[in-house]
Amino acid sequence: MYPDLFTVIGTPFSTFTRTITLGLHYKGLPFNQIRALPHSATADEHHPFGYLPTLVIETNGREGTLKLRESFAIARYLDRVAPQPSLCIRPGDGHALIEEQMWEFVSLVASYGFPAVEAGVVKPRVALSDEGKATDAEIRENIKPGVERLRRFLTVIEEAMSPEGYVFGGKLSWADFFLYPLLANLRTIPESEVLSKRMLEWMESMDKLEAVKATAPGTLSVGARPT
Ligand SMILES: N[C@@H](CCC(=O)N[C@@H](CS)C(=O)NCC(=O)O)C(=O)O
Repeated sequence: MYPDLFTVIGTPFSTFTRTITLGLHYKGLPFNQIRALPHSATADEHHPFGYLPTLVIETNGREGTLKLRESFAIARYLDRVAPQPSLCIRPGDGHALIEEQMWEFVSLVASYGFPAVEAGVVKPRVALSDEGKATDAEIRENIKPGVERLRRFLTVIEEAMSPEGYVFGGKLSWADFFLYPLLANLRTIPESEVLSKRMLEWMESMDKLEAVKATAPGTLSVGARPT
């Protein structure tokens, strides 16, 4: 039995927040979402460093109300309280030999993918385009080092994926839900030209998921800006 009420603190624009709402949707867990930007008063009230997301859990009298921060902790919690459908893997799912390879992949994406995709390429490209002063050639020059880091990240991550299907072959997992929000944003800008056939096919299979469709509004992937 899982708690009565979940509230996600975080704007849909936030990629880490989307990872968690993807998981909630996929598992059929109802939740409220309070749109908040990082370091806003609401984010600061819920996360010690003002980051997103926080999951507020109201446990119907058992543990009372608590705030769970940090996406890995929230993902693990959701799998424990709602084990089916599982978002974890087992040996034999795709190329996996041990369960922890999924968390290894997740950590690679969160630690190196977020800076490589968002900070190095997507955010500066969108900011400069929105500003409307620089030409496309100037923007490309500005983010050139970021694009090189992005290429390296994508090469590493693709090597860590099964050759077809989801990250771990036929088994959808948190690995897919951590990677997807980043690449869905990347796909909206010209630098998406670095995405390989394998990555584009993976994204197309992800696009078909109801959880992906339900969490698209408010994201860069549909042209939104942070609110
Ligand atoms: N370690 C955090 C990272 C979350 C994170 O970086 N969230 C972004 C929004 S997608 C954020 O709040 N960034 C604020 C900042 O970089 O100052 C987690 O796993 O939840």
